[in-house]
Amino acid sequence: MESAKLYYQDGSPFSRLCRTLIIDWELPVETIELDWPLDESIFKENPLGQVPTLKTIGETIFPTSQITEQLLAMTVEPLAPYFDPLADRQLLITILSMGDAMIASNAINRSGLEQTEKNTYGINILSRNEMRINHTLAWLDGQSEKWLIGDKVSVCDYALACLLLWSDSRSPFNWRKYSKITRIVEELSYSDSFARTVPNPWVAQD
Ligand SMILES: N[C@@H](CCC(=O)N[C@@H](CS)C(=O)NCC(=O)O)C(=O)O
Repeated sequence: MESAKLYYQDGSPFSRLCRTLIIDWELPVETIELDWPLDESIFKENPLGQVPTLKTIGETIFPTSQITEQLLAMTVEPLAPYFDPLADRQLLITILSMGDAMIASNAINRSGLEQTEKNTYGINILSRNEMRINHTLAWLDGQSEKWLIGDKVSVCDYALACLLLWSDSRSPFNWRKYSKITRIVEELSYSDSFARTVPNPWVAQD
């Protein structure tokens, strides 16, 4: 039978989350790397034109939160990282939404965009994203125990680690001022699935 396929891009933290889950949940999913920038043909698979995108028999699944639930449905026994979509969905989607803000700010900065008109929007989007990121991290740090959810490592810990490690390689900021989060992310960074999915250094595009 044809296996499910995950389309991913090397630097993408959302893709890395799915790739680490595929490794640690021992799933029969083929991972297919796409070059950066993504070719327009990705829009045929995913109308948002983004990775990760998961193709299973008869279904194409995105965005990342939905893919994590599909991957969980493919597991045959509970394995770390643990995931209870009903209980954990708000936390996971909040972390992934923080990731959207991180990616958006990085894209604005790397695109060399600068303000050329008077700002009539009422907020500075880069500083608002920075606030979003810092408030989310402080909120997560404040409620975490051994892991973000009690004493069991969860998909939420993996998502957070993928995003913060991505920031080190693409758009550094001082997340290590949050001590509980730092302990969680550093512990995960030494694990086998994280070691096998380390992104290559960023290559500037002309
Ligand atoms: N909210 C999306 C975010 C996915 C995303 O931002 N993917 C980036 C790579 S990290 C991408 O495909 N960018 C290509 C583009 O936007 O053209 C999700 O949860 O899957």
